[in-house]
Formats: sequence, C-alpha cells, structure tokens
Amino acid sequence: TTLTDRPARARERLRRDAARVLLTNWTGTSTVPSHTLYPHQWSWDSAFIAIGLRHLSPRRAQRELESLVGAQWADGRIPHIVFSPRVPLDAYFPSPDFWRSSTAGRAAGAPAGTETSGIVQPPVHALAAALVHERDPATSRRRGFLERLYPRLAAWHDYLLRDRDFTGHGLASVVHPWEPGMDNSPCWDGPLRRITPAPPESFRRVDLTHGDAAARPTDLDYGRYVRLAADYRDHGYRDAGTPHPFAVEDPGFNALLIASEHALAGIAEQVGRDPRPHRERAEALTDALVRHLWQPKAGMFLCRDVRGDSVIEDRSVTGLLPLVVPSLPGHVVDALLGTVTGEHFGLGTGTRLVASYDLRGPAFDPARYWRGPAWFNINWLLERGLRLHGAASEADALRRAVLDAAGGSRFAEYVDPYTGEGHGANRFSWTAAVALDLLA
Ligand code: 2M8
Repeated sequence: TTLTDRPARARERLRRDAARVLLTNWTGTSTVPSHTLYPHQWSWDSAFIAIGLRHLSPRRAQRELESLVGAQWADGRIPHIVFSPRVPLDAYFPSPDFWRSSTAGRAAGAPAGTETSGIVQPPVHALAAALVHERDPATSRRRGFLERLYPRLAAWHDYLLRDRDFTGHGLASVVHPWEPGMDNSPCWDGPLRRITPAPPESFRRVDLTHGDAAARPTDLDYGRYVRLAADYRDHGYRDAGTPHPFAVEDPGFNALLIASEHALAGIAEQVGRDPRPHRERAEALTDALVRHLWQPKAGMFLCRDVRGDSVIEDRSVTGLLPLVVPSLPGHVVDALLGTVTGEHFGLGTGTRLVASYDLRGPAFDPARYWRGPAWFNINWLLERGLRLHGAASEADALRRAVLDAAGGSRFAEYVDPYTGEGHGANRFSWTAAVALDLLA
C-alpha cells in the first residue's frame, strides 16, 4: 500500500459498509430506517434513502419513492409512516391500531388497503425524485417514473398550501412535533406547554426497549405527542375541523417545500408539462419565508408559534435549512453563512458537524435526540446549501466530517456534535444513504 491509495481504500470500505446497511434494511418494497427502532417506512427517511440508493440501484430508489406515494391520501397528504402489515403491532408505538387511518381517516381520503399515520413530514420528496431520475434517466423513462410521480407530488404540495396555511402567509404549518421531523426540539417546548398530556398509563413506549431513555424524548413529551395525534384522529384528520392547538410555521419544513417546488418545475419539464406555476409558487414561498420567518437580529430564520402569534426565540438548525433555497436575498445568505460558523452553531471551530440546536442555548444537550446532537440528513442538506451559495471550502470540510462521523459511528442515527460519538440506533438508513451520496 502506498500513502496515496489508502484514502481510496478507506472510501471504498465506507462505500461497501454503507451499501450493506441499505441492503439489510431493504424489505422488498422499501427501506426501514432501522429494523429495531423504526421497523416501518418513514416519509422523509425514504426521500433521503432514495437519494443514496440511486447509486446502488436506481430502480430500487424509484421503488422506494413509488411505494411511499402509493400510500398517499386522496387529499394529497403523504403520511409520515406507512405501516408494514408483516410487522407485529407491538414493534412500534404508535401502531396502526392507534392511528386507525383506514377507518378514522376515510373522510380525509386515507387509503383503504394500507395502514398509515395521519400526520406528515418535511416535503423533500420532489427533490429526491429529481435526483433519482438524474442518476439514470433511461431506466426512469422506461419505467415512466416521473410521469407517475409528478401528479402525486403536485397534489402533495397542493395539500400543504391549501389545508395547512393557517395564517394566510402562504406558508405551511406543522400540527404535531413529529411533523417537522425534529420531535423534541426545544422550539416546541413553549407551544407544547398548552397541551394536556395523555395519561402515562394510556400508552406504552416501545422506543425505550431499543433506545437509551437519556437520549430519547421524555415521558411528558410523549404524553403530549399522543394527545395531539389522538385529537387529530378523533377529528377525522380533517384540518378544517381540528382545533390544532399546536401549530407552527417551521422554516426548515417550508424551505424543503421550496426546494421541492423548484425540483417539481424540472420534473414538469421532463414530462411535458408547464413548469411555470411551480417556479412562481417557489418564488412566492421564498418571499413569504423571508417576510415572515427571517429574523435579522438572530442572523437566521426562527419558527413562528401560530397559536401564540409569536416568534419562537430558540435557535434550531431548522432555521439554517433555508440555505437549500436557491433565490434567497444576498444579505440573508451572508448572515446565514455567518451563523453556521458563528458562536451558536460553531461549525469548524468547536464542532465537527452542525448541531441540531444552539450550542449556547439553555436547553442544549449533546446526546438528547433533537436537542443538540448532529443529524446526518440535516448535515447533508447544509452541505448542499453551502455549495449552492458558493461556500465551497466549508462544504468540502463538512462533507469530510460527515463521512468520518458516519463511518466512525457505524452509521449512527445521531452523534454528539463535538466528539462524533454515536447515539440512538446504529446501521441507520439515512446515515448510510447520505454517506453514499457524498462519496459518489
Ligand atoms: C424520529 O421520529 C419518530 C416519529 O416519527 C420517532 O421518534 O418514533 C425522528 O427522528 C424523525 O425525524 C424520523 O423520521 C423518524 C424515523 O427515522 O424517527
């Protein structure tokens, strides 16, 4: 071995190990995030998984997204979990008998033959579909991949902007802390205080049989998650009829919608449809995002508590995700780049990866789920955003750090942003998937 071929061999080993994770977690029609902790199909996980899987099998990557949109509701929503009928009910909580989509969700258009949850996750799917297509356009065309996906992705975005724009700002609101994907982010602490938790004896937390309690949300959090989901279900999952006591305009969720709307314009072109409505919608969303959620003093975007009609002052990484938006005003981009490397997120000074929450924030905890640890899907998005806005050396450094941390933690679900120590599940699918993508 010479000194020069060592890195190449290390990359090849990492690629092989990441591929093995995705092959092991493939179920025949889709990929589980983790066989232990999350043994079903998750919405935004599948999008990131497809982005990695396209390098192993473009066809499988297409099927990953097709199986997810196959469970779409008639109102356009893509559910956050598609349950596998082969997995025992007690393998994950809340299970299909809690959500009862095929009965409770009938009026809102839930499918009859598949059990799903009734809430959603960040709309990163059109972006994933475009990237999957690009990897192998011939197979995609032969299979009619984009033709089948296009109307479903358009209906998904329509749902969010039709049924979830509670303020008239032209932005989508999330109605449950599981929807933005950052379950126990300190940003939700304030809005959640208004929610009466479901009694602890009314549910059983299966997650604690696989995960360390100190690295998971608390029982009090879970009581509130259960209450909100049960109330939504008991209102037939109809947004117009549900009071939605938790409603938040989240910048990351909306930024991904914008990136996906741009991707949808490209998809529309590929399938011979007019891309202009998508471009216009992406620009209108970008204006709304900057107008309502940009906070110049913080140097980043902050969430808005819709019910409390107030800004949520906590700095969460969700407020940096708009870096993936192409047409941001220059002053916003400059400020965001400063914040990524500044004292609150400290990339390149103290931490290896961008943390999920303000390093100086009162609630920061380097091990507890979305209250500080670094997440691989988020760092993949930030790497892309940095590159998009010309910060190539920061993007290169982040790419190396993501690959080191992914391999070093055996593809952990999340890591301590300072040390890279792994937490949560290992052999976690999106960690392997984004590593594969960054290696390609
Ligand atoms: C986590 O969320 C689920 C609920 O959806 C859970 O804790 O049981 C989050 O990290 C979420 O972002 C992720 O999609 C999901 C599966 O990986 O796990």
